Amino acid sequence: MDRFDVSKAGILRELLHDAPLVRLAGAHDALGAKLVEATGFEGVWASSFELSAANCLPDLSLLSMTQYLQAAVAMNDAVSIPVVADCDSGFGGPLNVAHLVRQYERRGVAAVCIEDQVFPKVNSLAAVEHHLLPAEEFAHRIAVGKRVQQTKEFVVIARTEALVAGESVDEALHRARTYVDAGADAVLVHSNAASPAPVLEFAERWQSVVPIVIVPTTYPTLTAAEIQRAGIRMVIYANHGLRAAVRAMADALREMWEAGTSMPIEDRIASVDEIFGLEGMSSWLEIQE
Ligand code: SPV
Ligand code: MG
Repeated sequence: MDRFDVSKAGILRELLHDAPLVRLAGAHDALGAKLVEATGFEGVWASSFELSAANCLPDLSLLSMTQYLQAAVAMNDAVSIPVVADCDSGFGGPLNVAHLVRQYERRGVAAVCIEDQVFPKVNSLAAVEHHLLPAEEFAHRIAVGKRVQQTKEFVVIARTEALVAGESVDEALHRARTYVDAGADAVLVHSNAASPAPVLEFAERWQSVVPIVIVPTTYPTLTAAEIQRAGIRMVIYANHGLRAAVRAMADALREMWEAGTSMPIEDRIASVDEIFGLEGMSSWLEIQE
């Protein structure tokens, strides 16, 4: 295995335990990951919401593991910061989890995140009923994943959807503790509530050194400073890059269509040189000189 890539998992592990707060932003391709890195984020979230949307599909376990893996590898190859791969509910049963852990780890992805929804999962932000696996069944998957990883650095994040499924903070805590007992390296407690109250209560009652991760999409008023003060170690801004891009693309295309020229948008779209810079055009041309 490539030393450089092994160290990315090591970097993530170190950040999770030593940094005041680890901030990740979502992406679905290499260019998006590059922008996340260039902004200063400590890691990239390879988001199922974003990848599905980029394929113009809803986030309903429709894409295959191979598609997720390929996207995560492209992102990972483009950046020097760790990539945390959103692996939905693990693409099947315990053996699928074993398979995904082996595949992602081998390719240098720093971490995978697996959630306790049943397969096929439904995106957590969709206003429908969400169904959970029994905690013990999901814990077994985490244990299996941890058993097959090859390096001690690789990170497995267990994500509980208890709050998303309408369960109590007690149940979320019970599930998170069960997953930690099974070997999870961090716990993502997801919530689609408009208030940060449930995840803050969770954090307050979490008596463990195992890091907590949150995704504050539906409670965006919570600031990084407040998250840090609550003892939460990682925050994922999961889909804002894609949402910003969609709005900007739609607006630019419409204005150009209406004006019959690109002039009205020229001063606010990226220049071709900016794209060349992100791609590393000049360093590629130097190779053949
Ligand atoms: C994602 O970005 O795919 C996530 C977060 O898993 S959420 O969309 O809130 O489920
Ligand atoms: Mg997802």
